[in-house]
Amino acid sequence: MLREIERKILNQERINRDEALFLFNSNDLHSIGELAEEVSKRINQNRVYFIVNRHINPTNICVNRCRFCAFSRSKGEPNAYEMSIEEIVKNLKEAKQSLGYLSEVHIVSGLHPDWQFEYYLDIIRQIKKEFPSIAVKAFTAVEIDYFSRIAELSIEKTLLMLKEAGVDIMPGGGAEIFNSEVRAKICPEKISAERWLEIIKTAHSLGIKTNATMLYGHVESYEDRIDHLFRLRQLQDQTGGFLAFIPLSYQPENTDIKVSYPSGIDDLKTIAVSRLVLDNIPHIKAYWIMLGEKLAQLALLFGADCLEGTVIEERIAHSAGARSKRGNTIEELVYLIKEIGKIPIERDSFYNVLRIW
Ligand code: V47
Repeated sequence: MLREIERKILNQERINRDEALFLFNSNDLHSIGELAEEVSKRINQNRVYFIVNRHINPTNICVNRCRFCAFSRSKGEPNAYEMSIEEIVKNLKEAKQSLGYLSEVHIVSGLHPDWQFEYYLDIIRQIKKEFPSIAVKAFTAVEIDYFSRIAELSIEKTLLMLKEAGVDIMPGGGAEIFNSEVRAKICPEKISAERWLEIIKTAHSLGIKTNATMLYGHVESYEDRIDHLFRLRQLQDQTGGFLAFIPLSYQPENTDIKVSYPSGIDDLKTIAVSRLVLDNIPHIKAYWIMLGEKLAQLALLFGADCLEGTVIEERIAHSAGARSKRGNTIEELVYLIKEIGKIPIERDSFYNVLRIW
């Protein structure tokens, strides 16, 4: 079957579910990687993107206690925290000072039982007021659903208010694995796949670009991963609103799902198959925070074309035992990319080129 898959990829034809399953079951990592690299080069030439950004998680207090999440806390639990807007602004000022400038802030929060939608809007408004040139990538579909319920607004109105406050683009979190039986095991309180896809579709219809993620390496099967990828491919055919896809390698420490970390082979294969299936999503991120710097570098030869960014202070993966640093310098990201013979491209949130390093 590999020959037929190769033929299809080289002729720019789509692979089907059975072929994707064949690739996941194959041990021929070199051939799969080579094909993914072929597609990556067709779309992004020899470029690898990164952004100068900072991640901020305003609170870890969350009414959804997903079983894979080591970051969330219930109100009153030890290590539960809440950030004031002043603290968030201070964090951004410090990041700007240490890096020289900042292109983007990535904001993902817990679903706080007491905070009003207005508080989340104020966070965005204040950031835009203090730092008008920093793009805001904020709030997953899961948070949008929560805001719409606490504020009793439609999804459309909720999104429009966030856009008006200054949200430029949305991150891809909360997708996990779309299969409902897997969701019932790993995140029973979280919105359904159908709701996640509906909210993202609405965002795209309002001109808000988003990313998409897939959390893999816990209790799901290869078939579940394929189902996830094909549902994303189908939505992208309709909207064209996804900028990047980020496979999230499961970090098991301090969580309720005790399995081993995904292997390096599984990480690289998942990146490569994602590149091959999602022929309509322009960018595949090797999220170095979860892969580790060294494997993320290799993933850039297996279909990935983006390293996310400097991040500065990662909390979600590190609560669950991520072995990478919490943040990186521009120089280190540039070094990782140059070492594999590709061109480091510093980008803005929409993948416009800011600087070729
Ligand atoms: O939605 C939670 C995941 C996500 C664990 O869009 C875990 O540019 C692994 O979505 N092991 C948040 N993953 C991170 C995220 C993200 C990161 C970087 C860039 C972008 C982007 C998005 O982290 C959550 C959840 O799926 N997560 N716990 C864990 N133990």
